[in-house]
Amino acid sequence: MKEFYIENDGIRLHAKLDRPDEAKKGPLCILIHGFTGHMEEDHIIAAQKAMNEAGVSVLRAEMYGHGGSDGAFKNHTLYKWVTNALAVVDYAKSLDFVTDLYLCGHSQGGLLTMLIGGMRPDDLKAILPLSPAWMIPDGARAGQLLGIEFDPVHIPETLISWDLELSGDYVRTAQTIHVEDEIARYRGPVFIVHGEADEVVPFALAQKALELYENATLVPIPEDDHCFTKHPDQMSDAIRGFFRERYPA
Ligand code: FER
Repeated sequence: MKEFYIENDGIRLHAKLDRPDEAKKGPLCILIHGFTGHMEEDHIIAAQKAMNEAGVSVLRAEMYGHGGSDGAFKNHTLYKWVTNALAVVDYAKSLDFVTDLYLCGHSQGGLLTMLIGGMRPDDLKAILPLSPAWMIPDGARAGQLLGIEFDPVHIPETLISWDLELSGDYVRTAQTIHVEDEIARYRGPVFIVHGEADEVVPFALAQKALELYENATLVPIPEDDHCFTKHPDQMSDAIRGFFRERYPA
């Protein structure tokens, strides 16, 4: 494992690279956590290990205001995360051992994965949104986020919920994002994994994404929650299987 920072316009993004075989060229998957998350969460590590076991290198990166990266949580926005993720894609593309590039993210990182898929379709062999929270922009427009309600036309300076403080700019920028446009722009394979009993992002959203994407697969995890705490093995089996099929040993 190599630990370092990826520079993005003066912001340092904390990253870790795990390679199954340092001597060989091969595929790499970027892996991104969710809202309030970080790269050492159980479900992120489980996904990383599954990818490594399938012979895929994994670049875990933490976005603005999260984990060991620069920026305050309060000031993070989806725009900042998009800019960060594009810089991580550029970094990954510059690595000379990388053959094929993939992007995987959980929840808000899954939404990010869907957005970057639409922006970088030529660079990503497939995208893997895990429990993607792609209702956030609609929620921002409707005045419903984090389980609280606010006036979507006169956005408060800060939102306070889940013991967290979040700038109104999070909402202002989220309101301008239209995920369906980016769904339409990505025609490559999309591998969605989602718990059927997700209490944070309804499972129905994964079914809707499955219908909208031209080339998507959905692996439902029965009874499982947002972070796959009931059946982490089923989530990681799905991911390992996806990559083993593409890169038979
Ligand atoms: C919300 C629901 C879910 C929200 C964010 C999330 C900002 C993200 C969850 C995650 O990334 O795990 O209303 O508002």
